[in-house]
Amino acid sequence: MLLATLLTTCVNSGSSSSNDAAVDTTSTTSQTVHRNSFDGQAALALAQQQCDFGPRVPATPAHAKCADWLTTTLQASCDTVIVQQASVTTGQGKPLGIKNIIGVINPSAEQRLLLLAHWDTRPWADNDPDQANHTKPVMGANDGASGVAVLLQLARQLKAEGTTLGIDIVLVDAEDMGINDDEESWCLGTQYWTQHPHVAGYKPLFGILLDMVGAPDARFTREYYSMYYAGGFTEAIWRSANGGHFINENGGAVTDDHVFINRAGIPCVDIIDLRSDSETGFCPAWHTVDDTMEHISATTLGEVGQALLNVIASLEQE
Ligand code: 1BN
Ligand code: ZN
Repeated sequence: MLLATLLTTCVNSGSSSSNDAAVDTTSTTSQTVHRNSFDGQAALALAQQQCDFGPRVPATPAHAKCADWLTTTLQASCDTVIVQQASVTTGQGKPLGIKNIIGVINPSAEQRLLLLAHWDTRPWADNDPDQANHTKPVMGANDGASGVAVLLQLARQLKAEGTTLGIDIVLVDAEDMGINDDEESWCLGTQYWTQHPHVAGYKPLFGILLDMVGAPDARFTREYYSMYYAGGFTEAIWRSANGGHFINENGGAVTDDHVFINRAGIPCVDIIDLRSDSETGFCPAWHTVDDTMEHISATTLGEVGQALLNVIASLEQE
């Protein structure tokens, strides 16, 4: 029933540069969904604010300052904010202090949606064409800030508009410190969270992970593990997103945060920019010093935020 509703309810995938147009709905059934359109420009400004701290590499002052800002920013929009502080072990076998920052909306609602993005940035631009940049950190406008920006703006709009759904926004740390051929060295914050969820017995309906959701030429195809673990929900998201950068094709596989969430028993979808025409499988700026604000777009952020608003509107009707 839930998926049926998602499949038949469709809000225009709107463009993104303003939030003043109250978008009404098109629906293939008699259901009507009302939601203001997502403000992609505001999301872009939130990405800029993260980048203004510099690369958010764990165990650096910029990372610590950004953690405080993310906490304060979420507190303005959420009912509760939990900062999960922990020590994890890196791929190099070293202890690392991390912070998962969790915003809870409608804590007593039973029907819940989990939304995730990683907020840390990679310490090494080791895919840069210039070897001299391989020891420099990545700014992470796309790989880090973009997904967080969409979730911060979403929380802001939900605070203004209200929602009956329970929503948990988990900004995970230390996703991007991994080394090749060592799956467990990636997604350290998420791995910690799956062992220590912020609520005992936590069981949302679904999860949605955003990763690299800002490129102007993004291609959001349906990622392999998302289809494997949560196929119906993945298809429903793509249908309700209704085109734009959401491409009606199945894409490649990425061992991203959502894989660990799925293994913990929560069906979770990764909205991620996948490029079948590139050697890495990702956009050209991936893990290079070019992952900067000039290479992300308010329009793309707006489409992703609108897709989330559409999903939330559908789940609210259950
Ligand atoms: C996504 C963005 N990822 C890292 N930055 C996940 C990933 C893990 C990608 C392993 C490739 C290999
Ligand atoms: Zn990365």
